[in-house]
Amino acid sequence: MTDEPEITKAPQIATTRRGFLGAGVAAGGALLGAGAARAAGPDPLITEVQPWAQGLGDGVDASPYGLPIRFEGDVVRRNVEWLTADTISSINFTPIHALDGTITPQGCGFERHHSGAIELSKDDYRLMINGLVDTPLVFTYADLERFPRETRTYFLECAANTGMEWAGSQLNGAQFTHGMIHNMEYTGVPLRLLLEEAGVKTEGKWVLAEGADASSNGRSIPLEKAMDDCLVAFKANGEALRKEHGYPVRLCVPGWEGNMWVKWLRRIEVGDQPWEQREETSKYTDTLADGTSRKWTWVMDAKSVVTSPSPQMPIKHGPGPLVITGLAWSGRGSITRVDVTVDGGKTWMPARLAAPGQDMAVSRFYFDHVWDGSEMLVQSRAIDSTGYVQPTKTELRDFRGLNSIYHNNCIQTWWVKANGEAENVEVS
Ligand SMILES: Nc1nc2c(c(=O)[nH]1)N[C@H]1C(S)=C(S)[C@@H](COP(=O)(O)O)O[C@H]1N2
Ligand SMILES: [Mo]
Repeated sequence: MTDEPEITKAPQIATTRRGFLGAGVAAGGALLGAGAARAAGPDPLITEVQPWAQGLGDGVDASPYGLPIRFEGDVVRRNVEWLTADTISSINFTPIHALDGTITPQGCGFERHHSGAIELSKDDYRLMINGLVDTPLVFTYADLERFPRETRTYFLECAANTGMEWAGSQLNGAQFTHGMIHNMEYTGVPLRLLLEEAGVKTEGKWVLAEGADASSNGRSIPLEKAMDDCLVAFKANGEALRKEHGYPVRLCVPGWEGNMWVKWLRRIEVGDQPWEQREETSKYTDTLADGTSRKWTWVMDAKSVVTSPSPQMPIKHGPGPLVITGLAWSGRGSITRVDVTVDGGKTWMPARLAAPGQDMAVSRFYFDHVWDGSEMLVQSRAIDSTGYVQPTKTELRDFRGLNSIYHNNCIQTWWVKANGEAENVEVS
């Protein structure tokens, strides 16, 4: 594999009292968050009987399958119209700015299709394994359900995520700059078990994963990865995959670029060399500073972004307690630390991870800040279990130049103004 910039030493950070005790206690000993409540006083919302208490609510049959309440109607995937010629071979973005925790609901997880989201039933579903195997096999959906299965949480990030930001800051919102990612709990059969059932011949070194849609989205995957942790998944977040995410079966390739996670998976061919298909040659290669192209940047390097405050999530409450939060992930392991700065990288302070990092899954971080009401340059910086530190934009450009699109994992800056509004800016 080719090298990414060598930034492997975890930087030392300012260990101010507030920084270290960020989990709860501020410098003065007061609880962070104190001052966020209002003094008790007359309030018609409390003293008057409200409409919702004067009648009855919906019965249990009103929505056999629930949707978000109408007040949350803004928390939806969004498309950037000028990015693609139509909505069929296109992409939309996860509303990461408005979510919390780590699991992305399927209903708002970004979609990327090359020939549209197809409708394929379980009954019509077939998965073939052929090529350099002892016995070519075909599995129905019901067959897959009889293999031992696993449940694991993984992120899927499109290699193009943040790609529009290479040359300068462009899109005003974490949803658009970083929303080509989702993080779901998948249930499925390890690909290894299916390959073992067919019996891989000793010459077999690669697999081709192919989808049932018109684009087929064929990708070559080294046999080593296929036998390691790839999952032939049929459930996400406990329920059937949504059509747009590959119903009834998709491939999970943990930590690797989203393009390899073939949806509507129909065929796995075992071969002795890569197939060099469109998606792995003309697409998803990286143009480097010297003009040459690097192919096969499979692993998604450590990355993070502050989701709030951000352009779509301005601060509306004025100075005082402020929760700064965001997401961090690494395709090479787990997130071990996230640092946050409010002064454009002059002083970094450790954020609090909501839970210990999990391999190749998204971590949520919180930084409990007391905002003095002046403008901030807010950034986050992820560090993973290999010791890799998320690079600045300048560090990444030194190595990759200005002509890349894919695999942009640089540190993101939000300029938060005194009025609480935020803008996408570049701090070089
Ligand atoms: N069969 C098929 N698989 C596919 C694609 C596709 O168009 N067809 N798009 C790929 C790309 S580029 C990405 S980023 C992910 C997106 O998965 P999602 O739509 O579930 O977010 O699916 C990948 N798998
Ligand atoms: Mo993608």
